[in-house]
Amino acid sequence: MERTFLMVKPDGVQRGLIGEIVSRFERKGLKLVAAKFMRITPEIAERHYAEHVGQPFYPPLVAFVTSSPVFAMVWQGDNVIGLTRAMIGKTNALDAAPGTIRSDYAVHTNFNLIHGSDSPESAEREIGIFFKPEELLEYTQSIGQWI
Ligand code: IDP
Repeated sequence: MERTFLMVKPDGVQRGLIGEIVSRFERKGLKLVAAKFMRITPEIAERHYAEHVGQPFYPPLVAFVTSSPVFAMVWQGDNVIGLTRAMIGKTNALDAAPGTIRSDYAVHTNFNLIHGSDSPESAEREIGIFFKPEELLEYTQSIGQWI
């Protein structure tokens, strides 16, 4: 059973797409185990996007993610990392497949609505940045046997 870190970025929150995005993962049959509506500090942004330090888009990216609230989440399920990356779509909305979140709602790469972990190692690291272990809830999803 895998876990992943997903985050509706400031553009998704401002555009009123939290519900639409969360609803896609719920309908897929994935399990929400943590969620937090929060403002990212520069320190959190720098930790989260550490791999992009030095890229030309890094300073505007940090300014953007700290500019307005985000909706941070942890989801769980078999192959949840690959499944949610597929549902999110490619980084550039032009390359994102039709039916993905970024293809359906995003226009520009720097306003691509949502972040999703890309590997088990990233997921563990990112969950640890945003959530304390006790904030990840354990519960039985009664429809789990049908998914
Ligand atoms: P991902 O979000 O699809 O995993 P990453 O390569 O991890 O993409 O990049 C993180 C974020 O940095 C992207 O979602 C996007 O917001 C921003 N970004 C990446 N590449 C560019 C770029 O070339 N121009 C502007 N923003 C970029």
